[in-house]
Amino acid sequence: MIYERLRTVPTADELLDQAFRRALRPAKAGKGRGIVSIQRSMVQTVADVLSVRLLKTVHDFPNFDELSPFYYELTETIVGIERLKMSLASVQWAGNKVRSIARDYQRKIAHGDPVHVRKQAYARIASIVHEVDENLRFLNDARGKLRKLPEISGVPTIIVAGYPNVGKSSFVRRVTDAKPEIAAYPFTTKGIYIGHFSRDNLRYQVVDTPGLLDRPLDSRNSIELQAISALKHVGDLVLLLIDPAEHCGYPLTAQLSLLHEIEQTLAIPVLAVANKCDLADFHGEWEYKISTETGYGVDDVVQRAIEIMGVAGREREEDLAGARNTDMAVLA
Ligand SMILES: Nc1nc2c(ncn2[C@@H]2O[C@H](COP(=O)(O)OP(=O)(O)OP(=O)(O)O)[C@@H](O)[C@H]2O)c(=O)[nH]1
Ligand SMILES: [Mg+2]
Repeated sequence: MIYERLRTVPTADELLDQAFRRALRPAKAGKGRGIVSIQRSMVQTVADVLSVRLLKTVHDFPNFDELSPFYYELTETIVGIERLKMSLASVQWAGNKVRSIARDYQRKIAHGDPVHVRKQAYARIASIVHEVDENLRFLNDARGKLRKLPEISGVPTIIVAGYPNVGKSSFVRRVTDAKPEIAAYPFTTKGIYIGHFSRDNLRYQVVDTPGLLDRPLDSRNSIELQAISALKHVGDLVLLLIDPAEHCGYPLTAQLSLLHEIEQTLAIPVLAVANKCDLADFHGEWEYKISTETGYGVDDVVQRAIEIMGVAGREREEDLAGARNTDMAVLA
């Protein structure tokens, strides 16, 4: 995952401590050298250590404009891209500024009391680094949040939605192999569950998003809404489970209106599937009915999902080939 490699961003004081400590080495090693030369190399060492670490911090972050839409939207939601760019620009400025101060003082040291002038250089450099302390802290905080983002990419992906207790997790468990991976979402307490299965030597991904696509959207805060909207970039199909027996505790009408909302909002194909058909009070005419308990109908639904994703995938490729950037039509 793109943010996994981000290193801890040090604070201004941590950076300065490290730089000043390193500069004691030339000071100690310099016995026998002239005082001007020693003071110069102290300033140079401080500037080198600081500028390298500041600029490394900047280069650790990806170019946001090249992020996939999924990560772009989540980054925007979680930390804000404009603020990130501003902080990175400030840190870069500080890295360069420290270098140019060091350059100035190389000359000045020869024209005054070398120790005194070196201390002046230290003070100026320290004040530059302190100036960007807030940005460094912001970046470290952002790093902490971004590193937790789940890895979901690549293979065709089914997103499982539906009211609580309709059988989403049972579905994911039934169709995917082994235990699903669980990735933390920084804005929910529940995490997201990702399982895989293979058909005809192709791999597919099934994502269970407890707490995200299981209630009316108008009850959502803006962070949740943006998180939901980011899902459209990673999902090729929403499989919306309905529990017509209302065994889940939610009325069928509410479940159908969630179906409608998701069709409107995500602009990717939605496949509605009635679950728990083994129950006595299961009712209604459904194109797809299954029981994740007995396994009835599950295979047909998986097959249908794969077909829809195949069509959607081809349409998407054609879209890209035509360099059009339109949202995909709802196939429902
Ligand atoms: N009879 C019957 N019960 C089912 C079926 N599918 C799920 N259940 C039961 O419904 C309950 C909820 O199933 P889950 O898979 O946990 O539902 P969920 O949608 O993941 O629920 P949340 O994670 O809370 O949103 C469990 O008690 C399941 O055993 C089914 O096909 N038939
Ligand atoms: Mg669940």
